[in-house]
Amino acid sequence: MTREKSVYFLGFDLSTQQLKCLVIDQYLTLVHSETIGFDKDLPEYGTHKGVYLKEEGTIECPVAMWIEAIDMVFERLSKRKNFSLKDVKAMSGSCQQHGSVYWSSKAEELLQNLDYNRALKEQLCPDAFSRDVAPNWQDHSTGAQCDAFEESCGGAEMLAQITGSRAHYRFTGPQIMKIAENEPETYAKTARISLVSSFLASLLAGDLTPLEEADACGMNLYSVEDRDYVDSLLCNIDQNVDDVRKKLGGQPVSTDKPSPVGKSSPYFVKKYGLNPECQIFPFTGDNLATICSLPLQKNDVLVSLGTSTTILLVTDQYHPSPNYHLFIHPTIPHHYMGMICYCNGSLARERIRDQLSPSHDWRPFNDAVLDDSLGTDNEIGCYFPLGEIVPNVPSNYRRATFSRSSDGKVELNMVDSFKDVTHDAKNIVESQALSCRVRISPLLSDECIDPAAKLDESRVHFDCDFFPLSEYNKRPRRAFFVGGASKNDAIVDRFAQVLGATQGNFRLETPNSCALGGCYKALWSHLFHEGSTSAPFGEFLNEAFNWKTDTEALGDTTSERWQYYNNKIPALSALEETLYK
Ligand code: ADP
Ligand code: XUL
Repeated sequence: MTREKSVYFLGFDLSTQQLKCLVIDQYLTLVHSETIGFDKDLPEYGTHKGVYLKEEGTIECPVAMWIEAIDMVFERLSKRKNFSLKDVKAMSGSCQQHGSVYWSSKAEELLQNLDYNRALKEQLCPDAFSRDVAPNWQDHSTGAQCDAFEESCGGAEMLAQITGSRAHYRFTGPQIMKIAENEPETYAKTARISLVSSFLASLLAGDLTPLEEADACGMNLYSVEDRDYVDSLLCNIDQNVDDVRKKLGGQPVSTDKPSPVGKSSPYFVKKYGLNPECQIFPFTGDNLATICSLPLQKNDVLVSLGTSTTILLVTDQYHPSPNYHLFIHPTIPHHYMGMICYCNGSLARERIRDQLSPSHDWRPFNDAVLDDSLGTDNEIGCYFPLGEIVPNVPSNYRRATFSRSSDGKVELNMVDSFKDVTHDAKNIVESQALSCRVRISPLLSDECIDPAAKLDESRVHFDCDFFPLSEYNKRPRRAFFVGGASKNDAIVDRFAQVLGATQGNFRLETPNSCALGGCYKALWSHLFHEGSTSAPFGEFLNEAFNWKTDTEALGDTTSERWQYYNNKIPALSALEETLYK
């Protein structure tokens, strides 16, 4: 097969601690990766892990540092011999979510008239900005503003219903409200507010670009169903809602169809040799870019077993909850990305591992997890050494044995401990996975209902849901496992059995997922925009993805194994109830 001349696509990732840029070719082959570590490469800013920790929970990042990092990354990219920036067709990327950058009224003119003989920072800082720091997603200084947001629309559940999330400290709406309240002069001098994603796209385009719609869902300001800002929420920032809309740059750019927000700024063309026709497609948030790094389609689930457990899934069901997040999908029209974050993941498992093996060996833990002869069928446990988000309860441990009567009622018998710690090993993994299953189910389409499952109309309560047990008879299509604990066969095996994916379980390494998602978004958007593909993003990536080299297929679940866990769902519901008391 003769290969066409290589062309390239850049994917950026502006995260908390670094700016990364990946280069791929049209075959999705990784050609180069460049990283600027903020603390290491730009020590003069004095950041600690990329941020400034200030009083009362305020956490911010210096915008000038990000700007210098952009020049640095292009300086390095322009020196590479294995590809030329002239052959880059398009770029996109991913940025830390929720952060906001405050531009002055001079920004537009300064961005449009950059002199390539001078550094970006020298020309933009401080004049292009009304504020030299951007709030970081780890900031937790906006408690009062979060209360105001929830009160302004009738509570947490209502805010989640409208915007896809309840109020969170880090979300941009409460952050802007805090700045409008505490720094009224700064707010008044602000002509435009970007998310970190639209800030980076603006630098590269040499113009102020609009916000991207999927990332805009991380603000507590945007209605996911109406696809517009909500005036009653904007009012929390300023009564003059037209001015707030103007500051936000008007309507965010729609995710329905890929269209460029600009071409590479003459600054980067003249200084580093970027192609003047290189298109810039909207940048998005890092979690949203992560789902673009994998061929995830409707009803597929990504299970990240890191320090904490995070579930990302693709759905067409808008079923919001105050305990998780729904965002508009960045590349698949009429779909959403669900994001469920648990605090108690690996660390809670490690505590039990260490009771079984003081030398921190996972083997005794794993043997217990896989031992179906232990006799744990009527046991259920919740293991929350840290306060938990889902369910939203303080730190606690609860263990119980249970029985279920013929009318579906669960009888719990609380116990202080099980027969021995091997039971805890098995029960913690099962109940963590089961918790994921019951939160995922309402987000799956009806086509996921297992035809062999029993119809059981007895009702169970989880978070704000009070569904018949049959609601939990849905099985995801495919499950992808990533993160530190995904290396553990026993843990992954049990998660796979409990979740019950019908079309395969896969393990992957994802060291560059956010930047890679940016590369794939740039590649597909370019081809789609040029008319070279009409395939929707999910199908395109499914086809182009290097399945053999990039994934490891894991064993499938049987319907019997999956159904075995149905019996434990009402018991988990009853046990969680006890945590609220
Ligand atoms: P982070 O979430 O901080 O990015 P990782 O994805 O690397 O980190 O996950 C770290 C966690 O992975 C650790 O807390 C550790 O308990 C867990 N982990 C690593 N290897 C194993 C293993 N073989 N079995 C179970 N857990 C593991
Ligand atoms: C998501 C969130 C973090 C940041 C990390 O809501 O706050 O994952 O996006 O960069």
